[in-house]
Amino acid sequence: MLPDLNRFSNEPEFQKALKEMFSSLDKSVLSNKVYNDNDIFNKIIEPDHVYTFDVKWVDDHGNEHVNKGYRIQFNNVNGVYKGGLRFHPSVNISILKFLAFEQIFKNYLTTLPMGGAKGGSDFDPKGKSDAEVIRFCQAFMKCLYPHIGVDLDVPAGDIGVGAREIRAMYLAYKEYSGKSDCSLTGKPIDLGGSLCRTEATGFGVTYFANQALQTYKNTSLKGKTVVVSGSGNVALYCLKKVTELGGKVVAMNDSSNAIYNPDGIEFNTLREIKEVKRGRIKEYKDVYPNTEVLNSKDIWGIKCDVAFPCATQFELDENDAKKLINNGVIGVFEGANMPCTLEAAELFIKNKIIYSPGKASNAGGVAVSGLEIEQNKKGEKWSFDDVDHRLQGIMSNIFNNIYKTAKDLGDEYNLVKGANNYAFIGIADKMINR
Ligand code: NDP
Ligand code: 2IT
Repeated sequence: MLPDLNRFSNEPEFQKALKEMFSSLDKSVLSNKVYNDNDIFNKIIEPDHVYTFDVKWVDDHGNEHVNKGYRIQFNNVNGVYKGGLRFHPSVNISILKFLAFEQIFKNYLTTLPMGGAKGGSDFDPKGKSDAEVIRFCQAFMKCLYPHIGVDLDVPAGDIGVGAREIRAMYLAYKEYSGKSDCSLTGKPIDLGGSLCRTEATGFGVTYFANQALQTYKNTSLKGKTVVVSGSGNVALYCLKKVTELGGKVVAMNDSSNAIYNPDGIEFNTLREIKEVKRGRIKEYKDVYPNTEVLNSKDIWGIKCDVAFPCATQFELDENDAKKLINNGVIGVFEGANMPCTLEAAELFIKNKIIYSPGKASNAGGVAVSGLEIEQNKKGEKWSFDDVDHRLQGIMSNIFNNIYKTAKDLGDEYNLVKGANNYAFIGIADKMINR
């Protein structure tokens, strides 16, 4: 029997993720006797462990603060629990359950042995000094370290968690646990990180888009006008790869503003502002005065051929989708996790816009995390080109698998169906075998 999703009305983000999954499953899956006899539909939506803890940390003035910390280990039937840590004031159980649930299927799509997990805190790194962030990370890891490790659970970064935070957390893990195993990925290179992990999610979604454009429309990103939302890790490296492949990114945003520049946005300048100086996107205009500064949400009104939503969940709604479609968009590829609302996604599919769900097109990040674990276990260090080459292979394989599934189900433009049916069957079969 299918679960009653109404009981998740107090967890709206998780409820939406469940709705997306169950409404896209084929009749043959929903009526599968073995799945029903084994109550798979109800078992698959229950996380194995939900850890919550109070993280006490001290600011630069000596005042103590408390934030909530979480780790949700959802399902390890496909391998060790794996998924990022998010530090953002909006973080709560519903958002983390949604992200951890998505991660189960995303990780299966990579073909690497990783289960689904997610964690984080409502701590806001914005406006904090480096020393405050580092003290918070140490306090967070003091609570988390007993629950993680290379054979159990391997967190990584996500919104608000980048190289600075992973360095601090990994050093704290070593100190508290006395171990130096691969308990975190996305590590700085000097601490055992993989080359190309920083670039992986943004590069991966771009490779995926290029292949999809080729398959559906016999075209590529070359010469296309592109919009990328966000300006964090995923968005920046999407900008870099789109530009390398001959596309022109004319607009990007952060949570305060969007910028539009018809000449194309220059990667090194934006990276310096956002990644190095942790500044605001509107500062781009100081370097390129012909840049227009708009409201953050105005980004979807800008005419483009291809859009990459790479900021956060539900940032692109039905009205935004209409604007993109009216402006002639041909492809929308999710770099973030569920950035399009269910209504927006439906509209794209109905209008035969190539639309890829994040769990497929943003899997490059966790895939290279998987490669980082492999390198650490074998004591190897692979070159940038080697990792990048493997990443391209993994993204191509994901596209081929979900495209074929969508086609077999008679719905070629529905990559949501393709991804969800392919990955659900994979995970459900493993649960049965267990
Ligand atoms: P970052 O923290 O590096 O960047 C997040 C970006 O999104 C920033 O530009 C931020 O703006 C913007 N943003 C965040 N919240 C909001 C909001 N509520 N409204 C508008 N803009 C917002 O995170 P990542 O780039 O790592 O993550 C982006 C997305 O990609 C997330 O959905 C994440 O789950 C997903 N993802 C990340 C992977 C990774 O490897 N990092 C892998 C797969 C998916 P501002 O600077 O103003 O805060
Ligand atoms: O959403 C994601 O896939 C990530 N934040 C990356 C997770 C990981 O373990 O690398």
